[in-house]
Amino acid sequence: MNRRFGPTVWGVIVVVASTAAGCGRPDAVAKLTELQRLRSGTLDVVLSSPRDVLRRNDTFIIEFRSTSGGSLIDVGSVRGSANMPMTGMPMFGTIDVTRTEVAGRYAADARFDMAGTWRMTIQWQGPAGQGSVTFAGTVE
Ligand SMILES: [Cu+2]
Repeated sequence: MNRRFGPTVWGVIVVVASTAAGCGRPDAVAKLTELQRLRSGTLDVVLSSPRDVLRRNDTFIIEFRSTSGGSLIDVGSVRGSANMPMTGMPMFGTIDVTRTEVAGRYAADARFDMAGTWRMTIQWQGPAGQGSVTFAGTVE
């Protein structure tokens, strides 16, 4: 009996472990690659990821840093949007941005329905003012 149920138990443990890894907090990832850096006034908006390129379903980090010194700046609430201009009808992606426990560092959950170049916009609004950056991001 034990032998028969053994593999099932191990299967459950492996699933739980891989789920936990998949949901790992992006701000806890040790090594990040900077994919974009955009300047807006006295802010640098830095997009980084544990991978070298954005994927169609991806989680990445958006940081707001002072252009003088590089310290993280809390910009308040942040929203993201993405679209791909196409003949006929544009496609829309989603970039859901949430705060992390580190002020000035945000986690983005993105979904793009196809690979290619997406026009992405990050907007912020808070006590220190509002702004936005738009850039072309490659999605594989
Ligand atoms: Cu498209």
